[in-house]
Amino acid sequence: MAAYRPPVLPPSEITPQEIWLDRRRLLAGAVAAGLVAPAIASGKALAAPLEAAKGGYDPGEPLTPQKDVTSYNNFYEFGSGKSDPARNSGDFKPEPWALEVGGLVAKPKSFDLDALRGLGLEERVYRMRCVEAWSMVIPWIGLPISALLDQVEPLASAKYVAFETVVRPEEMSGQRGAFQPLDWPYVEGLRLDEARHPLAILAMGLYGETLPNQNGAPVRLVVPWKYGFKGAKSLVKITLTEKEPPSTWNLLAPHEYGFYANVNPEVDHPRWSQASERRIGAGGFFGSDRRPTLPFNGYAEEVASLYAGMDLRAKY
Ligand SMILES: Nc1nc2c(c(=O)[nH]1)N[C@H]1C(S)=C(S)[C@@H](COP(=O)(O)O)O[C@H]1N2
Ligand SMILES: [Mo]
Repeated sequence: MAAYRPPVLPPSEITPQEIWLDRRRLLAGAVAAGLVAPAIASGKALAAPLEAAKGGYDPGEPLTPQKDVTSYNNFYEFGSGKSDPARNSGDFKPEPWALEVGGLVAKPKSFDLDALRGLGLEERVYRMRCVEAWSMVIPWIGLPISALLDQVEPLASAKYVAFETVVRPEEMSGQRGAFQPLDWPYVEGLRLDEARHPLAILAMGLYGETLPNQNGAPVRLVVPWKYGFKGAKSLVKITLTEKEPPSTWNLLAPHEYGFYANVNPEVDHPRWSQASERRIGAGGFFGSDRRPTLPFNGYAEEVASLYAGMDLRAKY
């Protein structure tokens, strides 16, 4: 596969609506001056500044405003409405944390957050396309999944990577009560070569800050060429397996959600079209910014070779 060469654009050209690097410097200054520490200590503001090297990937499109990225979410552990996660996740405690990595590996290991950060955080701007036909452009901070896999040394028999997320009914209101739309834990999976692709990351921050609870604190999966539901939030376990792992939405409605879930404008969801998408935060919230959806969410040049010879209508 040809090495990906990202477009090189200065932030001034790609962030007309939010000069977020300036905001980030201001925030860092405020922390140094002790101005935001009380809020962080109270557990309410969990978005502390997070340093990362500049990663290469960037579609060169205007960023979705931070307020939309952090207030219009899917995270059923906190409720099924788009505004539920921001409203209901204040009591969730993403630190301390342990991410267990095991299964078919030579060196199973538990990672705390410092160990994960130590694997090399990078800032990368990705498009995110939800299966519900809206999209965002988000500046993530994360590490390539392959950096984590290198630490545990997958065995030759390992063919898939299974992801499992946290179960904490005492902190997650959507996991208690009479009606629960999903089975917990939320689970997802990738083929090992997909997980090792340099675009696939474990995100620990966005907009230069620690990941807010509603976006999947403290660590979540981001696979930009697949529908958003593959991006399992608040990961506690990663297991290398021989067989294709289960995935939550596929278990719930297999004819609507496949294992692969590659963004594909030619394969409609049974109940709606996937040919176009509404870009959140552009042209007004319910505005008319509707644009054609791109194969593999615009990352075809980088990832199409992973699926050479596969029938992408059958393997949706
Ligand atoms: N644990 C968990 N992860 C999850 C979900 C969820 O309900 N629970 N929703 C998924 C869906 S459908 C989408 S579109 C993305 C949304 O990520 P965002 O809220 O950061 O935009 O998270 C995904 N990850
Ligand atoms: Mo989604």
